[in-house]
Amino acid sequence: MEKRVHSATPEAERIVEWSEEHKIETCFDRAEKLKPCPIGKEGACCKVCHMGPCRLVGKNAEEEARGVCGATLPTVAARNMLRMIAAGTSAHSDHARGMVETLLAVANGEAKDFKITDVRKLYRVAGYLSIEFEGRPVNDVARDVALRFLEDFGRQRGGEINYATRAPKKTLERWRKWGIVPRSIDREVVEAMHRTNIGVDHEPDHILLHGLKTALADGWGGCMISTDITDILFGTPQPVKAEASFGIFKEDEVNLVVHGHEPLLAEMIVDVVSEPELIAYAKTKGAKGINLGGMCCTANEILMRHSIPTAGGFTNQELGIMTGLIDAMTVDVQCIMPAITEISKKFHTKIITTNYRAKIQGAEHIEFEEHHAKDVARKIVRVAIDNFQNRTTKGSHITDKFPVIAGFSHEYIEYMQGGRWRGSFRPLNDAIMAGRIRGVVGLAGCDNPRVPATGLHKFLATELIKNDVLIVSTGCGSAACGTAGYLTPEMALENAGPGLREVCEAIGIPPILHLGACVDNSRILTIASAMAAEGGLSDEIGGMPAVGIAPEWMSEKAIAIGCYFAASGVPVIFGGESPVEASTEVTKIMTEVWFERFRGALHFEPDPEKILELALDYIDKARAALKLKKYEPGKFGTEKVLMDMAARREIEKAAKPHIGL
Ligand code: NFS
Repeated sequence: MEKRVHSATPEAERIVEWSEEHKIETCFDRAEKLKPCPIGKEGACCKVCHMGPCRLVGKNAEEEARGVCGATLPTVAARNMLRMIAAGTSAHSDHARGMVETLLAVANGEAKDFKITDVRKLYRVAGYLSIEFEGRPVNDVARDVALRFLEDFGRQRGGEINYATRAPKKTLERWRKWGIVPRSIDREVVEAMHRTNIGVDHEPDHILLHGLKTALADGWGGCMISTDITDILFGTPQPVKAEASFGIFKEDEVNLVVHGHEPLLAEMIVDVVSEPELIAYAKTKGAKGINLGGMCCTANEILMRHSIPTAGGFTNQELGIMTGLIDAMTVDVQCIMPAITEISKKFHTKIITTNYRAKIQGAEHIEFEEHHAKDVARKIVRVAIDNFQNRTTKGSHITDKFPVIAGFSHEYIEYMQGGRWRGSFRPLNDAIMAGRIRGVVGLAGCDNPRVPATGLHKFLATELIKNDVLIVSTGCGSAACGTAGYLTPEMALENAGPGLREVCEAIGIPPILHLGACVDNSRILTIASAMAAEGGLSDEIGGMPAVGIAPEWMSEKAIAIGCYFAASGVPVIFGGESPVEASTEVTKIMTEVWFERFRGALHFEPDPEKILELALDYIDKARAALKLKKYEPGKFGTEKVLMDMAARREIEKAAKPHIGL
């Protein structure tokens, strides 16, 4: 029998092998054992009331199958889709709410451990919100910004979310025409749950339009608010060099991992781990120091801003514990496998839940509280230090790690193309118009243990840059690129097509730009809007030679993201099977109908070669419709220029000064 490979990165694979030898079960084993329910997996199961669950299956199910109430298969599939969008939207947006509340507390002088780090970004945001900032005290501006954002969660009397107007005019017009400009985040989520309740909304297209409205509340609401406030509080990212993979853990230091999504506590831990008292305390326990690492999206947040190394994405959380080197792992919300407490019992690792919303059996709970943020952070670090002496030699002790360059914010990319005062997107637009860059792909989403380790992220990343497609990446997609070692300019430039390489070398950016966590997909929206405003390409987001790809998605959050990109005008391709595959009508709405109305779409395509083909086809068709120069492979730049020391120094130099974006 052919041996099953689980992970695309050899380091992860070695730990999986170690776990098999030691009979420790991981998500990879469970994914193999637990086959998906064939009815639920394609969206044909309805369990919104207790007359069911109803299975809408059989020959001609699309036309003939009915639930007890008479619901058809397209109704059921569309409702299932809307509920996924609503759940994903709530997750990002509840995270955003926490950020807004903290900004308000800072402005009111109630959260002393936090401060406004990036005043320039605060003013920029105030400008978007038409809030006066010239000559006013910073805290007053911050308070107004926070209060204005709070309205976006619960505006009760119609209206539109604040950031809808950051979209190009034409994109906004399309939304208005189809009635999908969100009023407020909570309102759309509540309405989504109401509509999908037994006996309410039954028309698939109507249900899915509300899906887009809810998703837009996520993208242009929750995600964008979260990104902006995180930048205001902790700094707008600019390129940094860090490391990725399991080799980031140190044998002779206390290893503390922050895993989850909200950056508030993680930022406090970043601050306190360098306090002399804590380092001295670690030394009394025999450790040489304190080593902080990240996991999942929290990792991306602190990697982008402080070069804290990352142990990787979603499927690395159990494997990280099996190195035997993690003394404590804090977890807050989202994408935390409850299995980690079970695995941690076999090692010495302490799992600490920190969010009031989320507890796990078997974990210690130390609740984060913004008014005493650093005290909580110190308490957690002490737990990790105290546990250092319990470390044994047990574990797989992997030592490999890779350098990564991350930290490409919208503002930094703009700055790279003209400096602080004349930053623009002109060079990028020109390069696309001239065919040096064929198009742009957002490579995002999760890593999924059900996906056999074909290295989808790696395959798509290398093929796309080879085809002169610039990549912007976020979330665990970025982590997958980083832990596989190709988030370095050297590696990526070596594989990039000549046109893309030439442009990247001229602007000083690598061909794969790590933009941050999943909420930072909002940076892609604003970059696309800026490119539309710059002129020469499409005057709206729709019609750009741009595609979104999430090859290994698994979370409902990914579905919400895919839908807000589709509504914004970006064709999106998800890997794996469609969660609503059972209904041809729903599939048609999400692809053809949405494309006609919004110039975006949501496809599901399990075959990676076909994903690539479809993406390039969308890009080429968009180029043709915009009457851009036909892309000709290999036309530009004949010589293969690898990153030399001088160029590398340039990038490092660029990464150093804080440009106060
Ligand atoms: Ni995104 Fe981040 Fe990763 Fe997927 Fe989960 S960590 S918010 S949902 S698994 S990319």
